[in-house]
Formats: sequence, structure tokens, C-alpha cells
Amino acid sequence: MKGFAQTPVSDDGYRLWLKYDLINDAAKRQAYTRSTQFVSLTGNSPMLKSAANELSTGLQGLLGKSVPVIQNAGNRTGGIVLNRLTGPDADSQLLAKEGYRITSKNNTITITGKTDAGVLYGAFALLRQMQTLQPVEAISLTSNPKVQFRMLNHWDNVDGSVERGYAGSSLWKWYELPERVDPRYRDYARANASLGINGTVVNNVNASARFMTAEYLHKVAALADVFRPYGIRVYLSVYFAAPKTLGGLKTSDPLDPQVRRWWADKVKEIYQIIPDFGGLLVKANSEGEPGPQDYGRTHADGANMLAEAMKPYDGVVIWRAFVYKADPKADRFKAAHEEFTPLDGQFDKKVIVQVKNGPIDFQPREPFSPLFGNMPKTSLGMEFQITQEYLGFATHLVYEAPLFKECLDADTYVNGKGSTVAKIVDGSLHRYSMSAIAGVANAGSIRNWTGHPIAQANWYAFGRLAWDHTLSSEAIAREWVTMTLTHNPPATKRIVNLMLKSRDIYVDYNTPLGLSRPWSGVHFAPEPWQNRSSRPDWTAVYYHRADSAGLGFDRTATGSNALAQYRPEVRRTWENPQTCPLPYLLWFHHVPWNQQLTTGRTLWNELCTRFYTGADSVRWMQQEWAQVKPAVDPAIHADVSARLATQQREAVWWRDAWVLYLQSYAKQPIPAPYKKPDRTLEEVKRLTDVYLLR
Ligand code: GCV
Repeated sequence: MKGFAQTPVSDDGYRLWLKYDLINDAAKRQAYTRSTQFVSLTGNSPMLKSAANELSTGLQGLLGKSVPVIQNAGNRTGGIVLNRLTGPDADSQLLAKEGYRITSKNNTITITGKTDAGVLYGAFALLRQMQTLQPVEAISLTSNPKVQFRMLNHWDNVDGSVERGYAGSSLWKWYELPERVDPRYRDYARANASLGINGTVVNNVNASARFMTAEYLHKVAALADVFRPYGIRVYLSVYFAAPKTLGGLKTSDPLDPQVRRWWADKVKEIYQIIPDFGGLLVKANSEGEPGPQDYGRTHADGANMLAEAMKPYDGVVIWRAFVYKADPKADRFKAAHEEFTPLDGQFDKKVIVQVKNGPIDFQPREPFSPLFGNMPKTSLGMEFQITQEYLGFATHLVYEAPLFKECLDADTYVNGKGSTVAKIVDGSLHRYSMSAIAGVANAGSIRNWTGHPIAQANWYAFGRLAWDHTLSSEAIAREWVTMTLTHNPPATKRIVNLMLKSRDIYVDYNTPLGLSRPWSGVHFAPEPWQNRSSRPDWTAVYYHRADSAGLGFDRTATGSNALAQYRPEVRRTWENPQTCPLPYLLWFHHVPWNQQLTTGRTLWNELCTRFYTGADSVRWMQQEWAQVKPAVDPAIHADVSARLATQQREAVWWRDAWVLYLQSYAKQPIPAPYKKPDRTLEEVKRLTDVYLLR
């Protein structure tokens, strides 16, 4: 490849997308310098100080000169003015609470916000403009967040482990807190603030009651102190049975007056220790966690009890809708809808019900959850998973923005065409009083935060979409690559293209045509044959339903009829195998092996084509990545190359596992031009067994 001007220096990935390396283009630097002689702020607010310091540090790096922070520049021109509005102003009309406006006049750039947080987000937006080499002379940029609560959910445990975490251990060092505050906490906050993330749940939803003790609340308070100047509030996951286990009560029944008192006192204590505490997140009656149903009460009873305790404070209760029972006859797909829609209208105003994007569990591709659109009287929040539980951990390169967008852009038709999931989540369609979007974090203690260097882009993409779900996957990828990996245009184009294709490639070798695999012993290795567990919905065969007739889960009226949970416009398209989009086909239909699909191939041939082209495409990814070597830092390049080699090997493993296993039902040869795997099903199983060993 020609035209690489950069001399890469070794990069450990720690700085994420906030690298602030010197801009090589001297003309650009000069243009930026004209309006960055100083950063001016008025007053002493910690958030404005964060904004000013970030600008000063960022510009020093980008422009190679020091940029002083001054108090109240008055009439001085040639710098950046942080303008926190204190009264009505022409710009107030344009701005939401946390929005910002960036304008330029007489070589002076003004960043206006109605709140300190708005100014802080504007500061990061201006830096982003320069990091991506956009002109700023005539800048006029107004941006408001579309969603109110933009949060990370950490599934981090008291012992430092992270459930479904693949990037080292927890960022939070509970045994050192509150006295020792790792400097990394601040960088975590900076990274989130740069995206507009304004909340973080620091502990796992499979929660320990320990977080409700004064001992731990003081540790959490130390984190809150670091996050506050970056506009981030802390939230805690709740162990619903804490009144019993911690409070020594006989029950945790949400209608019991003593239990209610216990929670009211506990919440009061929390706010005494953390005055701007964000709220409580609850996983109840799900996967063995305690909850209100243990006492014959509903999810609404449980959530409303906590809402009552929160009433005196500016905080919320986030109640998860991820529930399913071990009923051998039930379809897990339908569970959340069945349990929650009858409760619509019963939740307190302070409650947000947080719904996973799909009806099952963060699969590589799922249709949108039928709860979206069916709870008009309850503020529904979105839960995405950034950490790659089902997307190859931290070894497979999968850029998730297309997955997030596919769900957000899906049309529920609930109020006619254009009733997208995004419009439900941002609250506009049903006029929700609150809106929320959460991402299960992929950050851990590994130096580069996410293990796979490209997985940083998933954190980035989540944050950018949480702020503005109309951004395109491509635009976000381009921004991230430019800020993080290279300024070289041909290399950027190549990497962005690779990222955009990566999710479909993964789906092709992992779960094509709407296959799913929610449970296997390790959540890592292929195990489509897995048919034994304590409950049926924790087996693989429950989901794919392969038999001698065909493959897939019949969710039409002849099967579980889960499709009835969707609006007729959606249902009609999906219930007919001829019109059902191929990516969702096996989610809804048990399709005969010899059924001809819209591609002109039979199901069996199409499956083989997908598995083989998917696995082959990883080789293409390797080749593309090799091409950008001169434009990317050598350490990062080598890291991604090595992970791609693992991905290639494992993609073939997934392919072989599925085709050999399914072949035992389809009883057909692997179609030309594909070669049959050079190992047997038994050999593939033995490899999986390795990962099942304790
Ligand atoms: C935190 C899946 C994951 C669990 C996770 C659960 C949830 O089942 O495998 O690790 O538990 O989802 O979202 O609650």
C-alpha cells in the first residue's frame, strides 16, 4: 500500500480513542492553533474543570503546544470559551439538558451548554472534530442526547472476577478502596464522558449483598467521587433477598412493612454516603436469583417497593426483564413478554424496565424483543451486551455497531410504519417519562482495557449510539479508526470495511440463517450436540431442533406461536417462510433440509455455503489486516494479527462442528465446491471436551 506518512510508535492501547498524538499535517495544526490559544472557563465547577483540562491536555498533544486554562477570558479572542448558560439565551431553545452547541466567530470557539455536563460533552466533541481532522473555522454543531440514561453495566464480582468478562479481572479493586484510588478510574471516567455515558452500574446483576453494607458503600463512594467530575453517576445491582441475608429479617417479601422499612432505611443510608447515587438495578426471579415471586408477588410489586424507597431522592429503579422459567413445554422466547406485558401500567414512575435486545439472550443475531412496542405505559430501556459472550470472547474480531443498529432500526409497527425500536427506547413513541440504554461492559484490568484491540470500538460504538442512535455504523467506525488506529485514508477505508463485514462473517460461521445456541457448557466452544442439562432450555438441541425432517424452531401458529407476540405487519412477513428474512429463518421455522430458499439453494446447501464462506472470510480478514500493517502501530497490528489467526482456526472448528453434526440428520454430502472437513465429528467433539474440563 502506498502513501503511509506516519511513523508508528509502539502503543499499548491504554489511551483508547483519546490518544491525542501530534497531528502530522502542519497546515491543519496551524488552522486549529488560531482558535486554541487558551481555554477559558468561568467559575470552579469540577465538571467545567474536567472539560477545560481535557481540552488543554488534548490540544497540547494534538498541536504540540501548551494551551493554558484561564478564568473568564472576557473580550479576548483566539481561544475556546466554555459557556455554561446561566439564564435564557438564544441557544437555550436548541439545547436539551445535556446537549451542547459549538460555534466559531472571530477565531474564538464557544462551547455552550445548559449544564456543566453539556459543556463537558461539547469539549470532547470539539476534540473529536480535531482528532478526525475536521475543519473548525466555521464550526456550527448542535447535539442533544436522544436517550436520558446512558449507562454501562459491569458484571463485576466482589472477588474481582467478571462474569462474561474477557479482558482480565475487574477494574474495581475492592480490597484497596476506599483509601487507594487507582488512577485508572479517572481514565475510565474520561473515556465514558467522551461518549456521553452518564451512569455506571459497578457490580454484577447476580449481585452480592455485600454492596449494601456500609463498608462497601464507602468503597463505592470513592468511585463516585472520581466519576462525578465526569458527569457519571454510580448505580448498584441489588440482591433482592438482602433484607433477610443482611438485615436479619424473616422475609424479603416486598409487601411486608418491615421489608419496606429496611429498604427505605438502606436507600437513605446510600444517599447519605453517595448523595448523587444514580439508582438500583435488579435481576429478580431469573436464573436462580431471588425475587418477589418467591413470595407470590409480581415484578411490579418488587420494583415499586424499591421505587417507594427511592422516592425522596433523585434516583431510579431499573428492573430487568430477563426472565424465563424451566418449563419443558414453554418457549423461552415468549417468557419475558408473557410475564411483563400484563404488568404494563403497574410500575411506579421511577421504574425503568430494562429489556435485552432480543427475546433470548444476546445471540449473534436475534430478532428484536417483542416487549418493545408492547408496554406503552412502562418506560422500557434497552440492554445490549458489549462484552462478547456469544461473539468470540476477546479473540474474534466482531464490530457490534451493526448488531446494535439492526435492533434499534427494526420496525415494530406498533403505531404504524416507522415505529422503530429506537423510537421506543428514546421514549418518543410512547412518550415515556424516562429513557435508558445500557451496555454490558467489556472493559477489564488488561492494559488495553478490552483484550482485543478492536473490541474498544464496541465500547465506543455503544456510547456513540447511546447518545445518538441515528449515527451510522460506518461513520462510527471511521471516527474510531481515525482516532485510535491510523490517519491514513486508504488504511482507514480498509479497516472500516473489515469491521463492517465482521459481524456477518461471524454469524455465517457461527449461527447462520437464524440458528441460535444460548447454552453450552462453556459459552465458547461449538456444542450443537449438547442435549443434557438440569433444564431443557439449557441445552443446545432445545434451540436448533435438528431432526431428520429439518432444522429450526417452529414459532408460527403450528408451533409455539411466539410470532403472535409481534404486530401483524411483522408477524405476516416472518410467519411465511417465503418472506421471512433469511437471517431470521430458523428462529421461526422448522425448515425441511431440501426446502429451496430464496437464494435458489436448498436449506442444507445454503447452510453449508454460509458455514464455509464464513470460515473462508476470516482468511480474507487476515489478508485485509495484513495490508494495513504499515499504517498501524506494530504492537497493535501484531496483536490483532495473532487474534485473527486464532479466529481463523476457531471459525473452521465452528464450521466443522455444525456441518458434521447437522449432516447426521440431513444425511447429505457437503456440496461442491466445498471440501468435507478433514476430521470426524468425534474428533471435533473431543476438542470441545477439552474446554469442558475443569
Ligand atoms: C449475569 C446470560 C449470561 C449470564 C448472565 C445472564 C443475565 O445467561 O450467560 O452470565 O448473568 O445472561 O443477563 O442475567
